[in-house]
Amino acid sequence: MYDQIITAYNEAIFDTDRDRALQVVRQAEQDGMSPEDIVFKLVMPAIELMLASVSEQMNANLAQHFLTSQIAAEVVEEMLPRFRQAPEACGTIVIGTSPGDFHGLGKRIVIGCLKAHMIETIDLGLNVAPERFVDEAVAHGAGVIGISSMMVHTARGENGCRMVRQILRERGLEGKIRIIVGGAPYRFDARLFKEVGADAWAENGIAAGSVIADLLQEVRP
Ligand code: B12
Repeated sequence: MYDQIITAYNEAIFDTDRDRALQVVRQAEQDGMSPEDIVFKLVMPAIELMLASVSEQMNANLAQHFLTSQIAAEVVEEMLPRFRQAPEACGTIVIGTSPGDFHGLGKRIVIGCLKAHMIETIDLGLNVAPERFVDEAVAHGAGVIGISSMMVHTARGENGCRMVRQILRERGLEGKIRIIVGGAPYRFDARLFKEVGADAWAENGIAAGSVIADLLQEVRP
């Protein structure tokens, strides 16, 4: 029933045409598509479609990958207040890049995807000190800390995830807050997340959504 709308939206995304994609969303709403269907039948499937093609041609599709998640975040935020029944938020995550790491694109894509998964996401920005990850998680009542590292030395470094783990242990917070990591170094070595003291890792934003939802479930009071 929504075939034409879905095709028009996906085409706009593939052309990285943000305005046209948002125009399709507005028209869809005017034509009677519910905010719930816009989120779950239009915007979310487009992210999955994009990730499937990204794994085949990584660099060529980075712009689409980025745009898809950003539009998803934008549309979800706009549609949520109009849902007939407010969806239950799964919980909160704070996320930032590790100290010394200024690669922010992967993190931004993850944030877009998490918002689309109804996970409350606090962006701590770039080059985040380990104490700040923990302080902000406590301040926001977050059940998960997300650490993005695009370089091997910032993933493995003493001041990154390893130190966040140590602080959680020292403050007796390990039962309340989980750590998830992500970024290129973890893709090349699937055991690295354990080595640096994280509870989990995820390869991309879509995978991150379900892994984080599970972690939040584990620490739910
Ligand atoms: C763009 C880029 C830059 C840009 C960053 C712009 C920005 N605003 O982010 C600029 C030009 C600033 C830059 C600088 C540098 N860079 Co650079 N950069 C890259 C490049 C080309 C792409 C990285 C990127 O953005 N990828 C795109 C995103 C989408 O990546 P992604 O991994 O697919 O993200 C997904 C997953 O990883 C996951 N994910 C990501 N984060 C998280 C977090 C969580 C919690 C979870 C669950 C999942 C998750 O989800 C994401 C979305 O699906 C890479 C090379 C490459 N092809 O990877 C080099 C690269 C990362 N850079 C590198 C280097 C060395 C540098 C510099 C030191 C260069 C220099 N001599 O100055 C500086 C360092 C700056 C610093 N201190 O951080 C090296 C790192 C080498 C290494 N092995 O450690 C690389 C690999 C290039 C290379 N081959 O040498 N860089």
